[in-house]
Amino acid sequence: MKIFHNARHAEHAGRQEMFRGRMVDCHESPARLQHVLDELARRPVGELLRPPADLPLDAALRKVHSPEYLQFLAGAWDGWVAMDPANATRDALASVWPLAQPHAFRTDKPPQNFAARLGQYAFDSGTPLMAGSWAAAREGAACALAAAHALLGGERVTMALTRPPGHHAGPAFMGGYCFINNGAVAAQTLRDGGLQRVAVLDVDYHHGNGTQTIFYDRSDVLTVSIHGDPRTEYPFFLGHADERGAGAGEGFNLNLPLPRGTGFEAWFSTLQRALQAVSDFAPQALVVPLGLDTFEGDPISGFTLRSADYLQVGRALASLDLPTVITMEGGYAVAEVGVNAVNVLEGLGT
Ligand code: SP5
Ligand code: ZN
Repeated sequence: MKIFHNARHAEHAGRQEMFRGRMVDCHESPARLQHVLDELARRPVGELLRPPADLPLDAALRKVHSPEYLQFLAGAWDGWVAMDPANATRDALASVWPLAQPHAFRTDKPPQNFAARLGQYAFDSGTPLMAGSWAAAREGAACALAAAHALLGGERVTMALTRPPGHHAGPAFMGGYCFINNGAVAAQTLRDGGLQRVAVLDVDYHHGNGTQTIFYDRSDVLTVSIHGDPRTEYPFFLGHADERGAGAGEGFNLNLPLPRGTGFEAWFSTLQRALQAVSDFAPQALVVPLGLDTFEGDPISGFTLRSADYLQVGRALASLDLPTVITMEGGYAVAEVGVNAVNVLEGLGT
């Protein structure tokens, strides 16, 4: 198994996120990835690689994100500091948004104020952006691109071991700790490499809203997500079972929301449903945005999977017998995230 890891991930290290009116320590930390690397040193289930520097990364990014959004991300830190030099000591967080209600706010007059511009692209105030965020996110996308290329080259299982995560990032939006949608970059790269049908099976605790939005009107990429019911769980405003795709994409999005408190047995039988849907689609490859925040000890989530369960998750994914790209998403029980992630990889085999 080729594991492309992001050697620049620690350049993104958000300090605090807004939560219910106060600032709390950011859950999405560099230590998360270090724990996975440490566990891989103990159990070397794959070969750790850096993504090649000569991959056509900008072209791949433009296939899933708008040019305006990418330009915004590339200049965001400079825009933040230009507002006020004192901002250099603080992370940028969105604080104002053009809420979509009748006769309320206009989106056809782009603001110049940076805080307002951030509100055009960020859907929450929990995604800190700092000086190194863009470099870290870009290198993570390079890992996803490399993982997809390796699959096209004949590998059976590859991984983009990276942070910040990606599955909440949409065509022109960031949020949920995500900037660039690494799973979407991988899926699109597989399509552009000649595969006719690609399935994305998102097993993070949170709905993969960004990935759903990116592929919502397409029939060539099936998106499936198992997640906490958005009526009570983040990201709240998407992820319901009646979202089935639009236009040509109708029938090619499947949401499987489960109540907070769901344990492994019910979660695993839902995984079987998801696997059946993937298999019915007859894809040539699979992308799995892998969140370990379904773990019982996760501080911000509500399912109760145990460490040993992740071996079974890996085996179940392997049963599809498809070339598979894994992307690293959430998982905030920091001390256990390494064991849980590597358990999935061990279950997957090869
Ligand atoms: C990739 C991913 O898993 N993103 C999840 C983003 C969730 N953001 C909202 C989390 C708010 C939880 N804050 C809990 C504070 C408890 N003290
Ligand atoms: Zn998550």
